Order: sequence, then C-alpha cells, then structure tokens
Amino acid sequence: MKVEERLRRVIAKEGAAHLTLIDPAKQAPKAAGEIALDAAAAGSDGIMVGGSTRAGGKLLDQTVQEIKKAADLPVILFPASEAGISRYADAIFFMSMLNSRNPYFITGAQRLGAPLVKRFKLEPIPMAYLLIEPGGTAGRVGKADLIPRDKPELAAAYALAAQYLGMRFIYLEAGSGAKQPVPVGMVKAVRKATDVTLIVGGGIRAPKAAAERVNAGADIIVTGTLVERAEDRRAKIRELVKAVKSSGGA
Ligand code: 1GP
Repeated sequence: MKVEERLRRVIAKEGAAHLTLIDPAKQAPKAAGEIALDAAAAGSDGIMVGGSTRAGGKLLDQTVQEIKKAADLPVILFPASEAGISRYADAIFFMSMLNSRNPYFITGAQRLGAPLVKRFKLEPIPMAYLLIEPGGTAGRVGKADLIPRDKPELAAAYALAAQYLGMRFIYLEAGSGAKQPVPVGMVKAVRKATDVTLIVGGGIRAPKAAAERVNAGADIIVTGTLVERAEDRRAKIRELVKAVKSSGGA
C-alpha cells in the first residue's frame, strides 16, 4: 500500500496520525534506528527523515537503512534541499515553502530533486510547507517571510492557494524546538478554509498541546525534539500518540 493511502487510513480510523521526525545530522545511524524502534513500539505511524542542514549522502542513506531495519514503519523524506533524497526511503514529502522569499525553496530544489525521486521510485506526496512565527532554523535557512502568529487569515489564504495548486498536504511549521507551537486559532482557520490533509509541527511537547491542535482540525502531528531529549522516550511518545488518537475524529 502506498504511504499516502496508509496515512489516510490511519486518519480515517483513528481520527489523526502521529509522525516522528528524525534529523540524520543529530545522531549516528544506529541511534536513529533505536529511536524508530521506540517510536514504532509507542504507536507512532511513520518516520520522517530530514533537517535544516544539508546532511545527505552516506549519512542519510545509512540513517534511513537503520530505521528501515529497526522498525516496520513507512519512512518519508522531509528534505531541506535536493541533498535530502535517499533511495532507501519509501516516500518523500515533495514540498514547496510557499512563503519563502527565495525561489530556490519554492521550485528550485524541486527541479533539481525531481529526476532523482523518479529514478529512485520514491512516492512523492505533494505538500505545501508554511512557516509560522517563530519559524526556527527552518524559517531562517528557508528565507521565510514568516506568517505572524496573529494572522490566521494569512495562513488560511496560503493554504487555500496550496489546495488550488493541487497540493494534498499542508504543513504548518512553527520551527523545531519553538517555544510555542502553531496557534490553535490558526489551525482552525486553515481547517475551515481547506479540506487538505493538515500537518502541524514545531514545539509540540505536551500531550495537551497535541490534543488541542487535533481538536482544532490537524490530521497529523509531528514531533522531533521530544524524542531527542526524552529519557524515557518510549513512554513520552506513547503519551503523545495517545493524546493525538483520543482527540481525533471528525
Ligand atoms: C520540525 O515540526 C518539526 O520540523 C518538529 O518540531 O522538534 O519542535 O518537535 P519539534
């Protein structure tokens, strides 16, 4: 089954899905495999692999391979550039940072990466990537014209544009490690304006924060930092996943 279909089924059945983000630059490939094993045991629905650095090549390939070996979960690339593509993954968020000021992040990296996606037979999942204040490293690196936290209508307009452009997923990103996640009101506004699959991430550490965003209309919650820091990682992810799933439902 295709990864997109698999995610859709989880969302339909359980109300919402949870994805665990692993940055290949932050640990050795073996350790990435251990995180994936814990994520799978805790009920996470897939592993996203990517980060804001240009970590690619061998390190990326080995990281993806270790994750595949350790866990029976789909691996979706979450690339910062064309360097973030690995033949060993299952799918790729084929993303465009719609609110970047630099065309490289809107269509440039995509042009460079598309032939590789085809050659490696990766499943492309078209996704709009919208950077919300504070935006973190992703916002800085991507030269984002950040969407202010008090402008939900701006996020909704971008999201609707993405839907009309044919993108099936929208990612509202506050930036990894953000002090505050994307505002609940903004999630609601985007949900109301569109019917795409809505991903929310950046700064989500508490189960309550995840649940509030699912209740506001998020279909997928992404956490990264949570697994990097947690001492009892498996329990932390389990708590988060539980909050995501018990809040979901149309
Ligand atoms: C970053 O949204 C993701 O791209 C995850 O953010 O590391 O804060 O969980 P955190």
